[in-house]
Amino acid sequence: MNDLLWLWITLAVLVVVSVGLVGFRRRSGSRATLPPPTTGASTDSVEEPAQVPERGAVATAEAPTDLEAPPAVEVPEAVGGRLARLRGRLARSGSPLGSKLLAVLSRDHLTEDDWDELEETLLLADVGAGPAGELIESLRTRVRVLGVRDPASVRELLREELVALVDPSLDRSLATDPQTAEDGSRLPAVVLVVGVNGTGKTTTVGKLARVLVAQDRTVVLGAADTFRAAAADQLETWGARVGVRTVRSDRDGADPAAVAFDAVRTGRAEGVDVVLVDTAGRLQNKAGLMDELGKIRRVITKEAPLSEVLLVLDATTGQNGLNQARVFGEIAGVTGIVLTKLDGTAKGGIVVAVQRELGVPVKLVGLGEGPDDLAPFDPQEFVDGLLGD
Ligand SMILES: Nc1nc2c(ncn2[C@@H]2O[C@H](COP(=O)(O)OP(=O)(O)O)[C@@H](O)[C@H]2O)c(=O)[nH]1
Ligand SMILES: [Mg+2]
Repeated sequence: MNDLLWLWITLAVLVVVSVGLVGFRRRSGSRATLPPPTTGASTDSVEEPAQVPERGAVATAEAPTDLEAPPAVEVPEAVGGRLARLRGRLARSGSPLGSKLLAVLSRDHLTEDDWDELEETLLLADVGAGPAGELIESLRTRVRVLGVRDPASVRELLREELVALVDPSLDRSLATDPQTAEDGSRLPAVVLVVGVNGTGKTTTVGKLARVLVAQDRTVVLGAADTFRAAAADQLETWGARVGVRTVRSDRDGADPAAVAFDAVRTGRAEGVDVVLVDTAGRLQNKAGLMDELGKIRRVITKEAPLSEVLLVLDATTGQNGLNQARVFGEIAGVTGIVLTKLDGTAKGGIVVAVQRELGVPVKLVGLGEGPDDLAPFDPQEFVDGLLGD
C-alpha cells in the first residue's frame, strides 16, 4: 500500500516537472525567435553602415541627407538685378578706377602728362598694357575730334570706351539647359568648375547652385575635391541649404574622376537639369594637373557632354591670376570665367585682361562672401559700377 502511494507521488511529481520543462522550453524558444526590440535595433544599426560603403563600390557614397531630418530649405535671391544690387561694392573697394580716371579727365586742358597718368591708372587697375593703350588712343581721338570739354560728356565717352573694352558682344550666357543624348534620352547640363586653391571654387559652386534653384532648375553637386573631407562637407552644406544633394566620396584621397562620374551618372538617373562638379585646385605641376583634369573630363563625357568649364579666378591676385588662367586655359578647355572677390579690389580692370588673355568671356562675378553674392556679368552694369554711378 505504502509502495503504491510512493509510486503515485513519484508519477505526479514527474508529470508536474515535465509540464514545467515544456512550458519553459516554449518560452525560451519564443524569446530566441522574437528578439527584444533593443537588441534588434542595435544589431541593425551596427550592420547597416558596414554595408553602405560597399554599395558605393566606385569609392563614392551618397550624402546621408535622406537619413537625417530634412534641413530648413532657404529660398535664394532672384537673379535679375543682382549685379545692380552688388555694384556699389565695386565702387567702394579701395580707390576705384572710375573716380581716378574722372578726376584726371575733368582737368581743364589735358596735357601729355595727363594722358600718361590716365594710362598708368588703367595699368594699375590690371587692365593690361594692350587694352590700356587702345583705350587711351581711342578716347584721345574722340575728345579731340568731338571737341568735348564738359565733364559729363567726357564721362560718357569714357563710359563708352570702357564698355567697348569689356566687349558687350561676347556671349555670356551659361549653358545650363539639359541636353539630348544620341539615343534621344535626356541628359543633364554638366558644369565643371576648375581653378587654383582658395580662388573660390567651392563657394562659387554653392552660390551657382542657388542661382539655378532660384531659376527653378534641379541640381546635383559633385564633390570631386577629394583631398580633404572638409571640402566635400563644405559643398554639402551649401547644397543642403537649398535642398540640393551632393554626391561625394566617404574617404579622403578617393579618385576625383570617379566621384565626378558618379555625380553625372546620378544626375542623369535622377533626371536633374544641371550637375555642378567642384574640383581641387592643386597647381603642383602642369603635368599632374593635366592628368587629373584630363581624366575628369574623359570620364564625365562618357556619361554626358560637358556644357561648361568655368575657370574661377581671384580678382585680387593680379598678374599671378593671369598666369594661372593661362595654364588652366591650355589644359581644361575653359568656356567661361568666374571672377571672384571683386568686392575686395580696386583692380576691376582684370576683367578686361583675363578675357583678352584667354579669349573667353567673364560670365559670373563674385562680389562678397554672402550666399547670393554671385551675379551674372553684364558689361554696362559693371562699367557703371566702376564709374561709381
Ligand atoms: N570677399 C569675397 N570672398 C570670397 C568670394 N568668393 C569666395 N570667397 C572666399 O574665398 C575663400 C575661399 O573660397 P573657397 O570656395 O573655399 O575656395 P576654393 O579653394 O577654390 O574652393 C572663402 O573664405 C570664401 O568665402 C567673393 O566673391 N568675395
Ligand atoms: Mg574648394
